Amino acid sequence: MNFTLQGVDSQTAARAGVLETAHGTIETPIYMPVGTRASVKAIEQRELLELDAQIILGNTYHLYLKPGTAILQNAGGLHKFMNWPRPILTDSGGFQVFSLSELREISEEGATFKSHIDGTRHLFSPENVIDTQRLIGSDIMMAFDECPPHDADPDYLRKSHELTLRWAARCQNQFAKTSGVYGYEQSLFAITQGGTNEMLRAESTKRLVEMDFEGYAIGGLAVGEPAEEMYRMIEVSHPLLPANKPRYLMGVGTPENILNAIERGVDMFDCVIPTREGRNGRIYTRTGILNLRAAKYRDDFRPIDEGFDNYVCKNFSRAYIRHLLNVGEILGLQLCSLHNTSFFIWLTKTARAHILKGDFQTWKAEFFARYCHEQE
Ligand code: PRF
Repeated sequence: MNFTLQGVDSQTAARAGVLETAHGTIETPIYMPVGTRASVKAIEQRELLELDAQIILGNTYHLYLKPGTAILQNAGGLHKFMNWPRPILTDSGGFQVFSLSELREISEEGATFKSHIDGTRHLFSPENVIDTQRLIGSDIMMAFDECPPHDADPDYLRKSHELTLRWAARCQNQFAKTSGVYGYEQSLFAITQGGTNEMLRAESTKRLVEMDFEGYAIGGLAVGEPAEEMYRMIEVSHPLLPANKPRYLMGVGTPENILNAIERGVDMFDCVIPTREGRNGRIYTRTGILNLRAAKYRDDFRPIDEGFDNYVCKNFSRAYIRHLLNVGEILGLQLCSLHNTSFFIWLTKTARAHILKGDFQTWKAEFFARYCHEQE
């Protein structure tokens, strides 16, 4: 993997870069659609290519449980299984073990849990999570971490962050001992923890940077803390992270969160908002969020976002999509997911263009002047 910075904003920490992987190039800042179970919900691979999604996410936890590693290996890896030719990043599963499974027990060895699907018991360790991501064939693999709740007490937070450091070292070791199953290069990113405690966040970042990973994720944020605290932690991380490596803010976020984090030097984002909220008829536009289920759109024949250059806005009216949602037609969920995903991809792509042009801050201010008008 190769990361090159093409431009750094003169007024903020915003950066524009290019990340080269075995499955193609990713231009940062980037929003990465989430394809947890080998599918970006309600969006076809063909459509993702049309939206110019340059990378998608998969989830080790879900893919390990279903279809399971044997099927993925027989398929020749996740790219072939789902026919996705471009880069894939996989989350390591730690976060999902803690948020989805039952009966979690954390020990030095790893995390034991019961599957949320059938109750069977499993152990995730730093070593087997790396092995699984090797089999999945992800271009970017994530280290196994523990993401503590935002209200964890200081003692727990310290112990948990120290465990994450030891797990990161074991992941790195296992990564070095294994090589790509399918004959191409894979990369491993570390995940910093430490909650919203400045000292712990700084320590976590410094120790992981000393270990020299190919990229760094800022984890443990957007778990219920106020957005200002999250921004403060990105600011703490910024000077400690190497400028020449990509930075990924996991599970973030709203358009506000994304642009504020880009301004603070973050390059990569993933979030289920576009698809999850899309399926509920919450639609993102340049003038704010629109709840398409509302009766007032019954005979509103304008596009979702007038003049926005995407397939949904160019072809369908608010009234039509509202009707589809109203009667429970699958197409309604598809069009809403497609539009929102297209909007988030547009957002980071446009931010990137303005970083390179040198007027990121002006553009961001103009964007929010329009966006803040809530349409609901
Ligand atoms: N760790 C991992 N995945 C994650 C997170 C984390 O801290 C978060 C936190 N926002 C989202 N996804 N492994």
